Amino acid sequence: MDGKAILAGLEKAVISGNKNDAIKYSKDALAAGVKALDAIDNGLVKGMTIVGDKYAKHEYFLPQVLLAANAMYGGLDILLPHIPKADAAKKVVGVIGVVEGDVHDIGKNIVKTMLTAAGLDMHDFGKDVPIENFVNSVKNQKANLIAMSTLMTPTMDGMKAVVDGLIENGDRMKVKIIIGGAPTSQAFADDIGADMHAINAQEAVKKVKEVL
Ligand code: B12
Repeated sequence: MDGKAILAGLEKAVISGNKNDAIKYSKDALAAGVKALDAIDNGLVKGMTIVGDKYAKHEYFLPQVLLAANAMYGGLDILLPHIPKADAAKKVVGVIGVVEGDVHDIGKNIVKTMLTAAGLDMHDFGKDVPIENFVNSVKNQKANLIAMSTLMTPTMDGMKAVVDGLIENGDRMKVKIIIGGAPTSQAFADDIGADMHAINAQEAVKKVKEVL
């Protein structure tokens, strides 16, 4: 099977919520020499984008989205360990999480893996993370970077609360803050006083490398 067919198989596996196929095509991708990142972006994520569109159009409902997410994770479990790791030039400690009230963690996990592969020492706070965990991360984890994700509009305010909390406890200038997730933007980052926004994991790595 050629690379193109494998990517199409990955995309379809997510759309149809078929975890076994997602695992199978992920293994096929690696065996065929398809790069892990290519398989993620042009296979799994492509499928999830279509699932998102179908959900928005009420063609899909939550159970189908959950199955798609489950299939996506089946593939990611195989592919993420194969993202090549850079040698850590300078030890940068980062914390990453999905802000309070939001449980969408697929994108955050991709960003975490890419930043880890880029040589950062990433601490994963998981999803639905209380504001104070981020605010205290400069003291508790010695973080140089805080990365926050949200996919929902109502939870975006949590990002501002983190920045405000860091200003209040005197740690704001000691840490760089990057945000991401569909409803966020560079304009929103500027607005709340974060340092950067990135639209995807690759851009996140590029921007973080520029500042740290
Ligand atoms: C999968 C999914 C789910 C799954 C999540 C499974 C999981 N473990 O994550 C489940 C079924 C659980 C779910 C639940 C809900 N969902 Co939902 N879900 C989605 C869906 C279809 C896809 C999201 C996804 O995983 N995309 C794939 C990943 C790879 O992309 P990504 O997350 O965008 O990440 C990339 C970038 O954004 C960026 N990025 C992400 N994070 C970060 C962080 C940093 C620091 C940086 C730099 C970059 C970055 O890089 C990533 C990789 O390149 C979206 C629709 C969509 N089009 O996005 C809706 C969507 C996000 N969900 C939505 C909603 C409303 C809900 C629910 C409230 C539904 C309900 N009624 O219960 C609940 C939320 C419960 C809660 N409290 O969180 C809405 C949000 C609307 C809004 N703007 O507020 C959306 C947009 C659907 C819609 N059109 O209405 N959902």
